[in-house]
Amino acid sequence: MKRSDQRAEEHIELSRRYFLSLGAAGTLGLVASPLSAKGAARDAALERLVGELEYLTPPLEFRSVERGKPLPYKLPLEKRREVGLERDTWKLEVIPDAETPAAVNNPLTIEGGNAFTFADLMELGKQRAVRFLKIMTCNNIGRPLGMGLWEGVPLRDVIWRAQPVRRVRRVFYYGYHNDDPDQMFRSSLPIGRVLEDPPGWHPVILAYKLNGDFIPGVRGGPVRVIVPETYGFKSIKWLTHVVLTDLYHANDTYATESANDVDSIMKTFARFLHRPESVPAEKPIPLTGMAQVGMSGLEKVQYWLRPAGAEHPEDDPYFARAPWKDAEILGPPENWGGGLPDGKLPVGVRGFDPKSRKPRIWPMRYAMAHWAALLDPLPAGKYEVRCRTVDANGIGQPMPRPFRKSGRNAIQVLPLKVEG
Ligand SMILES: Nc1nc2c(c(=O)[nH]1)N[C@H]1C(S)=C(S)[C@@H](COP(=O)(O)O)O[C@H]1N2
Ligand SMILES: [Mo]
Repeated sequence: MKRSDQRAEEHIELSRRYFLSLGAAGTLGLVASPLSAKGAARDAALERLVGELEYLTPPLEFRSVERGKPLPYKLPLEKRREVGLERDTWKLEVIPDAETPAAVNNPLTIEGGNAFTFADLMELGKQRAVRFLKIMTCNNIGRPLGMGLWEGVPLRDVIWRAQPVRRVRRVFYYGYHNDDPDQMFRSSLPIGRVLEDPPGWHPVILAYKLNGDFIPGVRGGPVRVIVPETYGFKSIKWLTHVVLTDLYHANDTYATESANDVDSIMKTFARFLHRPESVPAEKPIPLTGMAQVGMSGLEKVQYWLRPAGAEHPEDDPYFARAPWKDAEILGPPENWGGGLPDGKLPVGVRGFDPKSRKPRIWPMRYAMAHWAALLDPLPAGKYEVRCRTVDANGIGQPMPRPFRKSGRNAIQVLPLKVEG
């Protein structure tokens, strides 16, 4: 058995055991599961909240992290066409970094008349298109910006057209920035990451579709890079240039400007989506949330409630010894939302079985899963409620990587008032 397959099976095994241990009816794929307090009947309020969860984010409802004065997609149409920010005028240059000895035989340039066009991209897409789920998260913001189904072609396919021959150690890339160096937002990757995918990873792509439609300007269209396993700053919008370089280190805008950990792979963490601020006494309390699935996978989502301001031992900053309880990780949805026609995923999404159209592994890395829990009724008073993940290595959030510049993953805490 291939190692990646083996790992996949282990993960499915874990999930199955986990669902069985919950005593829930069925295993994977249950959305409307009996979420109930201590064997009581289904809780209608929680069922309703679970029914309202939408897996994919509509493209215009992502939160944006963007720079540019003016923002490139807000330029007048005439200007957008002129600078290649419309599909029929978009052009990508793939060039060597002249400041290094990177050797590239066939640079793709506008001047040379062989820049890579949107028509070229569509033609390549007929053979090489890939589709995958990827959550967009800014490593400086505590909750994800949006969850997408992205489609594009592997960046390496276009890089090979430029015929790199030697002394290429990294690739850096940037988008339209009003021809003002101060407005440039640049990212970089080791060339090896672009040319080859570790087991189970998706390729780095030149993306042209989001949730089945062409990527709108506000989301980085006509073409943006999507790096599946990293935080948002690697996924450059309004892409115009790919530079092959012999530099041995990252030269991302965020390396110096924001002190980001530019090598960070996404982390696993949980966030609340629904949590009532005040609830009646002696009634079960419905909670829903989402969990981003980072490089170490996701085994559990947990919650913990305590009276507001209660003491906790100082030597346990991440509440590892608190009496956390398991929430239920919800299976893949029937309706994926996000503006997909009928909420159906297209065929050929990586990681999905082509016949059943069900994911082979759930939850999927670098995507997310919803979760839900029903808290036992409480006496009147002020409380605080927390949620956290436990990754597939058994490590509770925010460990093993608690530093915020490699991605914010502090344990979320919210106040909860139970009315008398
Ligand atoms: N050209 C360009 N690409 C960019 C940025 C930018 O400012 N300019 N911001 C980056 C950052 S920091 C993040 S978190 C993501 C956000 O993507 P979104 O706006 O589609 O949610 O885009 C990235 N790509
Ligand atoms: Mo970001």
